Amino acid sequence: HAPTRLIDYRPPDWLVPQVKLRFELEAQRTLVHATLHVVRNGAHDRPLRLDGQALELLHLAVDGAAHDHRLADEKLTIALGADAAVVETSVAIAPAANTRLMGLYASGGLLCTQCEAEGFRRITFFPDRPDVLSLYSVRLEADAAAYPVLLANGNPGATGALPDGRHFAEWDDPIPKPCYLFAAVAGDLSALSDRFTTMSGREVALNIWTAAADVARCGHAMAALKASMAWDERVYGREYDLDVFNIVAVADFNFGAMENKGLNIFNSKYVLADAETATDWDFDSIAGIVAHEYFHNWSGNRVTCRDWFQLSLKEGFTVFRDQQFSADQGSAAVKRIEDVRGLRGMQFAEDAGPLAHPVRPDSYVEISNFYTATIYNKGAEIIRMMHRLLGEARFRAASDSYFAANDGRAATVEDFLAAMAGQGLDADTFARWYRTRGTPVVAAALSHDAEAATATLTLRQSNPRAPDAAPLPIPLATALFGRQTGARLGEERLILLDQAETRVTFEAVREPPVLSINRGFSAPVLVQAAQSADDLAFLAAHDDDGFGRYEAMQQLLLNALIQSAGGGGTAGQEAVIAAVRATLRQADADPAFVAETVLLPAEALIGDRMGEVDPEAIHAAREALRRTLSGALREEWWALFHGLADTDFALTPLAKGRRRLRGVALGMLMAGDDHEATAAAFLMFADAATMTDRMAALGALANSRAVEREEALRLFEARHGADANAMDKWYAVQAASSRPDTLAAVRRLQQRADYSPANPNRLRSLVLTFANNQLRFHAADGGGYDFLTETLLAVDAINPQSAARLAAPLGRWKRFDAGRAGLMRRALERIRATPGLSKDVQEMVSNSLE
Ligand code: DPP
Ligand code: ZN
Repeated sequence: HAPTRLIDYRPPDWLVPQVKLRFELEAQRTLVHATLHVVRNGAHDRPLRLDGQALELLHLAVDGAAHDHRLADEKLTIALGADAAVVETSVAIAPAANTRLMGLYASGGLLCTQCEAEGFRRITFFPDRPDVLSLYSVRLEADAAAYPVLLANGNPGATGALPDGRHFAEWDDPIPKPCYLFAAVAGDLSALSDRFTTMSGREVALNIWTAAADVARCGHAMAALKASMAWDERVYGREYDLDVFNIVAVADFNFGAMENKGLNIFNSKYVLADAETATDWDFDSIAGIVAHEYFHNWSGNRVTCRDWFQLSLKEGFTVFRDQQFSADQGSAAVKRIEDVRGLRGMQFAEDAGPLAHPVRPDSYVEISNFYTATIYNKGAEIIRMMHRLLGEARFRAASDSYFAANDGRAATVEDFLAAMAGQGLDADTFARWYRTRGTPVVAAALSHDAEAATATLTLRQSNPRAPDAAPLPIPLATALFGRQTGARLGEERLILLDQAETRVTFEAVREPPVLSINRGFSAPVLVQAAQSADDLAFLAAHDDDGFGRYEAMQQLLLNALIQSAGGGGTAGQEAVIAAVRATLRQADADPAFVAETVLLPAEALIGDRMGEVDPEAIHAAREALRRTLSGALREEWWALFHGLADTDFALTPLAKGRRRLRGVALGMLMAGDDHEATAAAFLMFADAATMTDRMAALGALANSRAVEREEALRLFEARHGADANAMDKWYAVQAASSRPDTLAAVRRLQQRADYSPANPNRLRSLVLTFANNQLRFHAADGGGYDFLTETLLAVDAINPQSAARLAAPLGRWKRFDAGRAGLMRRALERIRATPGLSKDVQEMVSNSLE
């Protein structure tokens, strides 16, 4: 499969200013009648070439008459003499057989679409590229009993009855859009409805559509939608532009959600929530994703992308916007900690491995493989750095001018940078962030001259994945603290490291200083500062940046874990115990922060920071530290466990924080299969007033050998067996277990009647969760690798996009010992040698083997 390359970009030969679509919907066989008004773009004599995949062409006419055409290699080629023409096609497609979940497909009793990135070509023949923007008018026709609700983009038009029990609905979208934002839904749906009045007084009807039984579970998503609409007006001056905003929840969905114009389609996991079935994490994710998709209405839809290399233009910016929104809804410091933990866990690992790519890649084989943590989360960090450098007011002015200059256009990263440059950003050097892969490493060394009362900070940047790349502009928020007084010495400074090396002097440093750097995680880099355990404990106690306190505590824990996993023993752990004890004293004031801060780093993260990943040693070291902290602070953990127990259900940041810290306390108490703790966990599970508590207890029990474990799993299934989203948690908790029989359990779970690899949520819950279980997936005998290989190959025949996601864990092979690395390579080679592989998987596997 030939790669698509950024440097080969050419504007479209033909534009399609207007599209009319008529759907005769049926699950088995749907007919799509398309009328395209095409216009030659520039002076050339190239034919019209339309993309089409898995389409049965029934009829074609140009300007009302039969016309020559050629259909080969998923392209329909039509030579046109005039500069404008009306091209009509009729095709048949098979939604019920569409297991890729791209194009028009069936999910439960629904028919729905997913077009981003290249799914529209599975609906009709079209130039399927984001720089072709059209006005759409759509007519849906379907059986009235099976599909009483018919939705598409834009504003609703005529509806009516048709012969044979069928009916129709027309939709008109007044805003030009690329075809990846097209959407249609048909089904027996009910809505939770509400209204929103925009800042200029426009009345917008809001609907969240789902099965009738689930309408009561849409309230949280609706509240989030209204909050997002108001927030985007207030913070970015962005107003909604249609009469209706519809959201539909579907059970089978490749993404989390999709921002189709005026008709967002959501994975039901990110819509439906109530106290019975959703954890606090679910509630927060729902709000964040509702906001994300809504914000795309401007950053993505009104201003779209010229080509898929610009994907981060909409995704990075929109993630940054949803992160800001969520930070405003609760605790900004805790939100930042969560975002950074996600970035380090996913994006840093990606950037260090064979799948590393720049935020604007140079080439791809299958664009679906590039919906990555790098495009989304590192992309968001780049925007955050611009925001920090420009400050709130100038960033807002730059964003206003970006939207004004590019409204209705398919834009590029350069367009965004130009708007930022208008407010003073050095766009040329900032552009390097978009083309340089790899996580930069910043070495920081601080020296103190007591006599001169100065301190000198030497900063040096390097990038092991791109050693020849030009230096990046790295904004580092930095402060010094006095070791004796514990006070901050002077103001925080924002140092812009834009050379390979910089030296910065601090004046009036009259006592030995301790360095606090990359405060608030001002840049997505790895800082190497060689700080002693004393320095870290000091910062964990004294830093006036919440993120800085968190960071210091985590580094202290990480150092202890790496030392012990590397065979260096447990010397110095008293300092860790003392620092954790001190942090726990702040539990009343900010329990969520304390929970994040004392949570032991994940096994995969410890592995990422070690020369070679030894899964058993890492697990043993982490368990040993957990037992140490459990024993040394037993009373504290019990006091938290009892003191934080709530019986009511509130979604305030404080209530959520209390639940989170209680879960962490329980995890500590459960270290070493203690009977008293096991009994307490079971009681917590049985009495839980919230899903958060129930899952915290079940998660702790899932690792244990106690009889209560099986009983809790059984009770959970009895209670939630009919709820797919809740049962996904039940699958995941078993796949994440550290028990030695986990692989066998996962294989058994795969045989259950309610397991289906065709459902992306279920597949992720069981298989991807297991593949990220470092201890058990990387069993030395290779059993985990065999399991993943078999599953991936089976899924590739159903849904290549899902299958490709399963390849990444094998791509870490270089990080392991020769035995494991050899087995992982063999698994990748076995996949690569399989005939009929999708290009999605082929690309992931060949990149992984490089
Ligand atoms: N639906 C995905 C997202 O919003 C892709 N656009 O990020
Ligand atoms: Zn997005």
